[in-house]
Amino acid sequence: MVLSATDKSNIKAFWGKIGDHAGEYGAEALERTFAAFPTTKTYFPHFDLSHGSAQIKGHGKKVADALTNAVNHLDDLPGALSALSDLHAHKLRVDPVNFKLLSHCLLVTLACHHPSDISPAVHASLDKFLATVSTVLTSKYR
Ligand code: HEG
Repeated sequence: MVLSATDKSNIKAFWGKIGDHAGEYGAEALERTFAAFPTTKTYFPHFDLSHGSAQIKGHGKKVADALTNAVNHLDDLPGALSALSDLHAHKLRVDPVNFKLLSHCLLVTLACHHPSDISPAVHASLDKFLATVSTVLTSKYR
């Protein structure tokens, strides 16, 4: 999947509107993922998954910061996400199907908080962005 110049500008403009809420949205997206797709919880047996737990908040911030870093490196996502890609493929071994589930919940979360900023075109660009990040993070599995 290739991000067009329009996708890149849509993604950057949208991310700019999130401001310092990224961590909070990351945590909400995680909570939605665990609630809507309970099998995803199997990767976090060591976490307290109750509503508002410190671990969900902390991990949500890490995921959001990684996405912010990706937004800042849209021209070199494989380079920007290389270490994370190694981690997910070789150590965590997260089944790629889970990335679609988390991406869906990230998109729902963003749309809930910024309904007027998610035009169909921006929706499509963000979906492509999350799919591209997911492809990079699962690219070293084989
Ligand atoms: Mg992953 C760790 C980002 C999808 C399960 N994930 C991490 C970390 C980041 C991250 C930044 C911390 C790395 C570190 O400590 O060095 N994850 C990230 C992104 C995405 C993603 C950006 C996709 C958009 N992760 C993902 C999915 C699962 C998963 C789909 C499983 C359902 N991640 C996972 C686990 C850990 C991380 C189990 C280790 C958590 C811990 O023990 O602290």
